[in-house]
Amino acid sequence: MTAMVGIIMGSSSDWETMQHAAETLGRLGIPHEVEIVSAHRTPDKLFAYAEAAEAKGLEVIIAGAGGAAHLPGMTAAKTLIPVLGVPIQTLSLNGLDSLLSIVQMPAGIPVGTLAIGKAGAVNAALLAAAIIGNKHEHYRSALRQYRREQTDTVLEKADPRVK
Ligand code: RP5
Repeated sequence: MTAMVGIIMGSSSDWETMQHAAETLGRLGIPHEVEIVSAHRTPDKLFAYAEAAEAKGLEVIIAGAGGAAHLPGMTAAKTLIPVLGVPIQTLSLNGLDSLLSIVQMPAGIPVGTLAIGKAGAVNAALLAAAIIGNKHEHYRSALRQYRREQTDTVLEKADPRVK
């Protein structure tokens, strides 16, 4: 099935975090693709990927990057489809570098920035589902079911001492 969400990341080292976006999309049944695209190591590939995204059917791009994390912003600059940025938790500055690099886009080119690390990766997938759900009721239902199950799990495990 044609991918509706493209997950890209600057390095294979980002996969540990970004796999959670892929897993969450998988749980919702949303077709997606995964690819390493680096803004500074493979800039031409980044331009080609972003320029081709809309025509090949992608509706959202989730971009994860760490450090001087310009991948989400540069991707957003080359496409009109929504770009969601996931700041990778770095060793040197704990991901604050990634967060500020992604979130502080100058006016004109927006990137929807999520939390640092795993929470951001999961939430990027859920936000992508919400965006896609505006047009495709099937995926809105999948998101509704996800929320229901999440609520039930919390209600069923109300005593934190019980595993
Ligand atoms: C960024 O540099 C990547 O997104 C990654 O988070 C960071 C470090 O990359 P590696 O040196 O691990 O390849 O471009």
